[in-house]
Amino acid sequence: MNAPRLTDITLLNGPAEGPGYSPEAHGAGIVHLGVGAFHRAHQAVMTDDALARQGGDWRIIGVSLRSTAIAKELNPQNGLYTLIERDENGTKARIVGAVQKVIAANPAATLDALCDPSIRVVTLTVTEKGYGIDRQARGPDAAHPAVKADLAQPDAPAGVLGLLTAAIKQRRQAGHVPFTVLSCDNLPENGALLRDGVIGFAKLSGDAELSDWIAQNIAFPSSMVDRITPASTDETRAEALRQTGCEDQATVETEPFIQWVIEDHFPSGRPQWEEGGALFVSDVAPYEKMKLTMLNGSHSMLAYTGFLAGRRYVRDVMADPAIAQLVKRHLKAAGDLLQPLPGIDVADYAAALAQRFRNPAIAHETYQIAMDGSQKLPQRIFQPALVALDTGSDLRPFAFATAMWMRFCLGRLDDGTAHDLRDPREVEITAALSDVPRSASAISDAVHILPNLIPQRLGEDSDWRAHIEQVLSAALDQGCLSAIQQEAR
Ligand code: CS2
Repeated sequence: MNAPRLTDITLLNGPAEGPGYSPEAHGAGIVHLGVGAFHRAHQAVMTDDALARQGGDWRIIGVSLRSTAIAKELNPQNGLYTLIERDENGTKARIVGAVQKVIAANPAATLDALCDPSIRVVTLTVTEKGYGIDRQARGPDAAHPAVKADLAQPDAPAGVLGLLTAAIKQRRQAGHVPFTVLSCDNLPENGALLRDGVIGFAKLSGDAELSDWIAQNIAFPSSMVDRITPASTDETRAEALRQTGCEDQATVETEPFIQWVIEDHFPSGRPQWEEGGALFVSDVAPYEKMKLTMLNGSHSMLAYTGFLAGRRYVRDVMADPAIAQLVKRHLKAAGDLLQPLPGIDVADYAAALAQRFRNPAIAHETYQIAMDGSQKLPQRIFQPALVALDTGSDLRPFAFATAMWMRFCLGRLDDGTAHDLRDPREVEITAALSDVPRSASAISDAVHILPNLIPQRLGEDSDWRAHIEQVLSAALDQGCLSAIQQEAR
């Protein structure tokens, strides 16, 4: 007999725990933009804990800005899905009831949801490239397709900045309470950055008065989020079936670890996310810096290195003694650059990260982490490299990571197998590298002159350039495996 679809918790027939509350008894108070696997393994779970223990009308209306797949997965299940947590000690599953419904690829319905007076918080995980913000100019990137389209038609927006600005405007006109906007992407000072983007968008669209009003009245707290969550696979769905006795097309698998550090500035209220373990602080920046440069920085380094070495999953990369050694080196170098953070021992944090990367039960693809390098490396690798430069600290680990990313950008493994870069700047990067001679200096020069990418001060540093060229030429002449071995010696 076919298993029933997970549409109701009364159908559960397996070890998975149900939500400790009746989801339909609670209204929605949050719109979340970017309802992918990470959101379902992170913010939705802490919201589920808050609903179970403190109640309130805080369910989530999930929005997928472009893809319709997740609506087909979640809506027939009334928003229910199985969260699978696993590591070497075993597997645990629970049903999350926090998501009320999903709106997919429907800008008009998204704007309506954002304008509903019951919505008090808008959370976002749209990835680094999704915002349409020029991070150096700290304002809207007028060349970003969604920003361009929304500036031409600010009353019918479809992108992040356009939707938020239009919703804020309509709510203000209707006299509704302003919502708080909470970015949950891996960007430094994500709240302040998004604030600059929205304020700048209102101004660029010709409404300077609205722009000033947003600056005065809308809160954009920053937050640091952490939970390693790979894309779901058939294996994830098979595990969900074992755990629930139901077919679940929206299940996600993740590690047991979860962390959310949030700047506590929610004038219109918020769920009691503390119930799920969230930490509320007055300044998120030091936590963000630690996580971005240690976890995400070493993740990117091991992703390029591992992918080029033919390792599919992070756990396989960590089983390679040479790369594991380089991960340890990278974590130490990044950790040494941080200001002390009360209550946190950086060496312990580094050891815990390496342990999490080794998690044998999680199949996290190096190729998944390798995507969008142009959007990730600035805060993960170049920012700490600049600090290392300024303090006379070791630049080498950051230069090694950069060289491996450049090697990845050539789009071919040592055996000639081609891969896509999967980067919003792929066309530009590939074009810049297509005619250059296959020499380390020519490749490094071509990447260094790309605008808004590697900071000029780094590019002007002879040690930085020499390290990169040395690693790259070893990779080109002797192969990536040999370059990695030499580096780890
Ligand atoms: C990863 C992150 O894909 C990536 O770039 O580095 O998604 C990482 O798994 C999360 O930030 C962990 O919290």
